[in-house]
Amino acid sequence: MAFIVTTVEDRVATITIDRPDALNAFNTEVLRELLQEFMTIGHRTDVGAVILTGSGRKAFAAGADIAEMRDKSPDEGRSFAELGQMVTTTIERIPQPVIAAVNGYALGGGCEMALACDIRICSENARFGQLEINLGIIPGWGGSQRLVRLCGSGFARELIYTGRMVDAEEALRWGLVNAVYPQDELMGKAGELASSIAGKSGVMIQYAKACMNRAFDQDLAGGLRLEAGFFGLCFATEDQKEGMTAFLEKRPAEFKHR
Ligand code: DAK
Repeated sequence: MAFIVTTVEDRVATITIDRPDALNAFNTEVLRELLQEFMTIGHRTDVGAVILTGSGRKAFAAGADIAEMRDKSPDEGRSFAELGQMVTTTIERIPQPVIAAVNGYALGGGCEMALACDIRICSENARFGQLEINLGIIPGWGGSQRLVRLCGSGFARELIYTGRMVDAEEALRWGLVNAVYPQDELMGKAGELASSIAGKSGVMIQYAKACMNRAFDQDLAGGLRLEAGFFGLCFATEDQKEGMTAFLEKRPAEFKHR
């Protein structure tokens, strides 16, 4: 891979977008590689959590590659949009939780990529924004949908209509990120969070993610039915037996992820 670096250690995969000269902007190749990598990781049973970050100290990702986008035909524009949507949808659908460790700018498509992740944490120098309006376009990789769901309609509308950037503290206030850390601590904190998730039963994490992914797609009664169905499935697993037996035997559970 030319633009993606992946490491796997102790059930935690770290995927780094590695195009620092262009502030990790997404060109077609970056998107193709991200898609391939997330699809591969999604099938790995030895990975329990994923961290997505950007290389360098300035950017998570400054959005879609404006230089590549400018001269696209409508057909090429649609293919590019579909490719980006496939990446965000894949991040959302893989069984493992994905933590965005936002280490600088997360703008336009970069912000949308972070929004598709399960959890976002960031460094103090992080900046978020849906700047598309300044370029004569609107968000195209789910910004108008996921930002509204995550942070509420008023904040999302302000960001999308004005194209202004918000800093880490404001992002924290609106629930766009769960926590803010000094830049040098960010990856360590992301690793701690990922490890704490990867140590749980991978099957249960997958079931919980599947339920929460659907929380906005249906009414409460439908969501509760879905939850009850997955809850029932837990009792077909070794991990449920082990978790409850370990509690009763007053010892830590040793999950086998099955
Ligand atoms: N694309 C391409 N190159 C970029 C880039 C980007 N988004 N952002 C930065 N770069 C490049 C710069 O051109 C520069 O390259 P060189 O000149 O050195 O060759 C290098 O990265 C460093 O950037 P700067 O020199 O500008 O660095 P500064 O620190 O001065 O400024 C900045 C940092 C992040 C404030 C600034 O670079 C900036 O404003 N960048 C653009 C941010 C932006 O507007 N992002 C949103 C992109 S639009 C769609 C779906 C999705 C999308 C569109 C359509 N469909 C469904 C149709 C998504 C759209 C977007 O993401």
